[in-house]
Amino acid sequence: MIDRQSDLTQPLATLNDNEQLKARSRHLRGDIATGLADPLTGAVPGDDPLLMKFHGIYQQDDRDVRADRRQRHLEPIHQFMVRMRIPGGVLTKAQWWGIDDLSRRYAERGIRITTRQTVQLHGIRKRTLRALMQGLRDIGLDTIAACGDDSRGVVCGANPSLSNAHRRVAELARATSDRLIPKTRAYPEIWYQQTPSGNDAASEEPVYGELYLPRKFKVGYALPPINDIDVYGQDLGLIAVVDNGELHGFNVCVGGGMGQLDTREDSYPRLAEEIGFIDADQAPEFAETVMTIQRDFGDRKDRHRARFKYTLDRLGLNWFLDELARRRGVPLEPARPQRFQHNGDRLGWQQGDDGLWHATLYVESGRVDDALRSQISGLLQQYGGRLRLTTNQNVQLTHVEDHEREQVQWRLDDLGLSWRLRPDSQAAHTLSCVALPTCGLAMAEAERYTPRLLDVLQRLKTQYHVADTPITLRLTGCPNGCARPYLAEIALTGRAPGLYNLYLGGSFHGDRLARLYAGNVDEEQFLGLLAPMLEDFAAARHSGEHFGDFLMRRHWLDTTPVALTHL
Ligand code: SRM
Ligand code: SF4
Repeated sequence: MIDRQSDLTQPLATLNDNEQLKARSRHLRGDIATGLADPLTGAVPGDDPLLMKFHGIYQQDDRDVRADRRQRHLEPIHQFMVRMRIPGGVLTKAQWWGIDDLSRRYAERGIRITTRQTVQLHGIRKRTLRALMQGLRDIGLDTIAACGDDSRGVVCGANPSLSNAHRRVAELARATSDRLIPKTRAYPEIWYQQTPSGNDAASEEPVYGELYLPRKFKVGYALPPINDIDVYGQDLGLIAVVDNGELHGFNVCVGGGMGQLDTREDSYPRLAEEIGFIDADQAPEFAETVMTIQRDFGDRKDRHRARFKYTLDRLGLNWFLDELARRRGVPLEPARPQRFQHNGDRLGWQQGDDGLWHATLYVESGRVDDALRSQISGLLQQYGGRLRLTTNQNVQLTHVEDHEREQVQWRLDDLGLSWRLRPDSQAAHTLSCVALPTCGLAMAEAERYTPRLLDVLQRLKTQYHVADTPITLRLTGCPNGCARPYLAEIALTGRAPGLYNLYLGGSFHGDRLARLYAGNVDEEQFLGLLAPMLEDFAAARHSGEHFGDFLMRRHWLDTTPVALTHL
């Protein structure tokens, strides 16, 4: 029997602890302001760090020294990660310079571009947190809803400056983000120290209400043929249907998500399903309708089953389509034909239909070190362009005039940055999450292991003469899937220091889930498992065939290897 009753109509006492916390938080205020003022600890005490996530802030500690500090009976080195909300990843030059300056002043671990095309600053101390937030405000940025049980930063694929259709999609992504953003005054009150307005608290969140969503909700816009945002990994994906350069609307897909827990068999990654077509102008309102269905029917008792993908599986797609039609007043039109050809970014130079040039530069794991930070800032001073971040953790220098392009290219050469336009094909198709030492959930290295992983994998590929064949590779420090591993052709997800689960067989377009092939394998073991597959790939692949498709066609993934017994 399907439980069609919304959790929102259940007594609060029966809902999980996070729901109770939200309910008593007075729209996300909690006691954050008091915790910030406490000079005796570097942390914000109690449950307030959970509320701070809705403000885009994570309380973390330096895990490299955690055990040592514990042994010496010292408080962990508490620090904060601040994630900005940058819809579509578009920044002005002044905003980049501002981020550069603020990161130097307040973020001990510098700038990190994320897989949802925004910036995280790590290593911020409590005493400077408010100054940083006000510094961001001064450059026109904020961090509201970059984390928490709300609509996260809306991502938008492909460079918005390439054509009118691209520009229109980017505008709709921004409009969607603006529409879905929480409206609570808690944010300016706590971070900008604005006086409380005294308005009726009940009207503060007309869409979210006091309980917000049961869990995070992710919306993304993609423009075929590039599935750079991994649209099938979004709670709600909107796939642009463009004909003769004109945007007609979007095919919509629902229920994607990557996260899973090793301890819960009823948790799993899921591909979003395409359910129909909507006109372009309807997109922001449509996103709100889907989000509010999840708000009303998502599981608020079991937080591990609270994502939208589980709501759909629990209540059924037909139920969802009926509810959607009821709320919209009209059923969906049938989805229109569209085709993705690859995911990842198109690195290098591209010209838009207005003649302007755009250079996409590879940034390994999105980590912008001191040198790269200064180089990007310097480059932006020398020409009239702007900057954009991609969902593959890369950077785009956009809006370069035709007459400036040669100079910019010389400057890239001078600075030793040209290789970033054309990195080796494996690096260009690799993503890794942050993991250690800041991520509290990491079980193994990811970002810090990436240079070595690229090196050993590239050596193996060279041995079998497939070094130039791009294979999507994703590395994460735990099963949560922040680098969207379950959509890759090869993925490693951390289980323990030096040990990973090996997933194989995702598609190059990001529309098929990879399968678990081996559990708890170390570097030698996973390279050993990959070697015969790459050898076979070199010998028996069809022209243009990708590794993931090849593994499926040759039935490499039909059997369970011995290593799985260690799980
Ligand atoms: Fe993520 C939690 C980093 C994209 C699924 N993610 C975390 C936290 C905040 C750890 C925590 O809860 O304490 C990580 C902070 C690490 C650090 O020190 O910075 C973290 N996630 C990231 C980023 C920075 C990875 C990166 O290297 O770029 C990405 C930031 C995106 C952004 O700008 O908003 C990031 N996370 C993703 C994605 C990819 C995407 O959205 O396209 C996913 C998979 C898609 C999905 O949501 O299903 C993802 N992150 C998770 C999950 C699993 C959620 C679930 O449904 O089970 C968690 C854990 C959780 O929420 O409980 C998580
Ligand atoms: Fe942390 Fe796991 Fe996400 Fe990596 S995948 S950033 S280890 S939560």
